[in-house]
Amino acid sequence: MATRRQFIKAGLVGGTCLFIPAGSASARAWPGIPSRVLDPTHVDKYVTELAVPPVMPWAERDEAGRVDHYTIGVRQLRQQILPAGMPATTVWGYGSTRHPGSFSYPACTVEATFGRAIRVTWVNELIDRHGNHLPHLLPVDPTLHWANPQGGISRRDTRPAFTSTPGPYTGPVPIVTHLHGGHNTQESDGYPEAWYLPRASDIAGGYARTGSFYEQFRNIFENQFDVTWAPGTAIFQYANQERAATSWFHDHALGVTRLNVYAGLAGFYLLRGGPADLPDGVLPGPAPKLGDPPGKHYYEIPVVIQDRSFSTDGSLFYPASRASFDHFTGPYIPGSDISPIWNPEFFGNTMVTNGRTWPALSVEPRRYRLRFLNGCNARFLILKIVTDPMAPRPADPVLPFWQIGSEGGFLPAPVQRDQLLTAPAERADVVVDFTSIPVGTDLYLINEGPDEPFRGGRAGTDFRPAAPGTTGQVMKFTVARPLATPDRTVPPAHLTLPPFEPLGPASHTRQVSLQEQNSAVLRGVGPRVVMLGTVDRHGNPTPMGWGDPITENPALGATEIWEIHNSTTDAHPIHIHEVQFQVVDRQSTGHRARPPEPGESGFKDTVIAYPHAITRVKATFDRAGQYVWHCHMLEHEDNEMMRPYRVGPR
Ligand SMILES: [Cu+2]
Repeated sequence: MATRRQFIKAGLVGGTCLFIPAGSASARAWPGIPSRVLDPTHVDKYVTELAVPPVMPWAERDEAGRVDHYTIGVRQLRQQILPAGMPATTVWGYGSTRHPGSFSYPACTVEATFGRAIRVTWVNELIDRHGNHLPHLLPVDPTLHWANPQGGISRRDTRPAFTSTPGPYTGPVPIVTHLHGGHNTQESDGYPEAWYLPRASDIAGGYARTGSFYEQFRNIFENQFDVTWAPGTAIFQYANQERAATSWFHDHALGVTRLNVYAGLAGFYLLRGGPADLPDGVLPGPAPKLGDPPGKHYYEIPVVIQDRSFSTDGSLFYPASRASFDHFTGPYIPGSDISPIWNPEFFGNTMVTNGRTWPALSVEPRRYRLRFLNGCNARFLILKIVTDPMAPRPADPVLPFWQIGSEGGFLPAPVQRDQLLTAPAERADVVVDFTSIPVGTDLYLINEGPDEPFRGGRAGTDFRPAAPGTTGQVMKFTVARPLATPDRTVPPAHLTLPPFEPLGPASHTRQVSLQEQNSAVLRGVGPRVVMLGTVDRHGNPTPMGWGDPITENPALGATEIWEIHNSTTDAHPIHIHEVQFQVVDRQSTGHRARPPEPGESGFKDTVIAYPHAITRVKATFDRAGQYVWHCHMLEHEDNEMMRPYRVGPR
């Protein structure tokens, strides 16, 4: 049985590429991919204006305590993601429970201010109007090591055993929200086993309503802040003492993160102010504020790019069978060790930006600050600005990105880049200067990353770029009107960014590893799981799963170098919670170490670990407690490519 990757290779070698993006028109003959998948070439491009997420309304402000309180629910809603005239899509979105109109995908942006804490009551409202639970919108594979609520208290957060191959789980859905990029205490981090079900009236008695860590974290939080976590909720507090940065919040429940995020659970969290920000007026603005009139023009815009597939009825499409990935039709668990539904990676056939397919943005001939987030499950993006969206790849860029920030805030200095490589969860804060572009000009943001896992290298030389007619396009900029007001922002080449203090020397170097595991019982079927692990004294990787004992245990306050040894054939975006690290270097097998790439000069929380290479990052672990580090390809994260780690004593 050849894996999909072997199909790709065979196709390229044979001169006829067999690879077809899942869900494309010609994929209809594939087992497991129903004919009802919407052909992305039937979706008109650039007919919808880019949505700019409004600001999330707060619930209460405590001026004396310098704490802003939010109550943010998760609800199911219908939203027009495809162009008007096509069907609406049922998604999940966050919103302020006191402002029903605020629920959306992606979420409204949480605007945070340095030194002013935010306390969020996160409410699982995945219930229908009768108070019964809503099943997942997408097929949940119950054979992973996952939250497993129906296992009850004794078997929650395990990989359950089955006597026959199960169908998808249709019970109440666990959620827990992680602030990605935040620097907070363990009970507020959104630990994958701190999930909770909605407070639904039809949950059977044997179900666990919360994950293994929920109660412990609830007790810590309630004692510290003298508040109560009501059933179906968790209260997290964000201190906002970090450097000003582009963070985001998204779901992180064990083994269903790929589905909860794909369903829509993601939003921006922008921290401003403090010593690591710039004064107003230096960079392009304004960004959205509470109470803005409709139609206001923004010169600072967060942009989340995600690949999705749709069914012809407008619903989100996500594979319901392993066969969608590699034609493997069974036997599945328990007849083998291959999960029946989980796909090792998923690539959508349609590009969605800020919740709309292929939108357009009317701009003035001035500078814009765009905060890019790769919000895809598995897709690496290589972004360029070009004049012809169908230009042969690799296309010639016509306008550079001036990158000023990454995950941990501003870089030491701006970097001019012709293209932006971003892995899932990476952020790139950039200035794009349309000043010299004549009114009436159309420019296009294209994607030259591959329609398959990224392995490094160059588009057109080392891999086939995304299909130019579909996933190879992202959005359009039209210089549509003259300047409304003069642009007094500082040209990016002349920008002085806030002071940057690098981390001190490391006291410890730790070796960790990434590996893929094929079936142990079926020849040539794989991957079965993707794993992290350690490295033994002979340099061999030792795979470790989510359930194995903690092996990464930095002392409180220690600065460590983590050497990430990737023995797989793919690049993986590795995210370490709770810290912002610096990239030290990378070293391919048999080569000298090479310095960080452009755009990696600042603090980051997610780094690309290239295949057959060691990626070194340095971090200071200054918050005690239990957190996680993991691959941010969400299909990997959900099936063992995540490990708990602990700072300080156990
Ligand atoms: Cu991975």
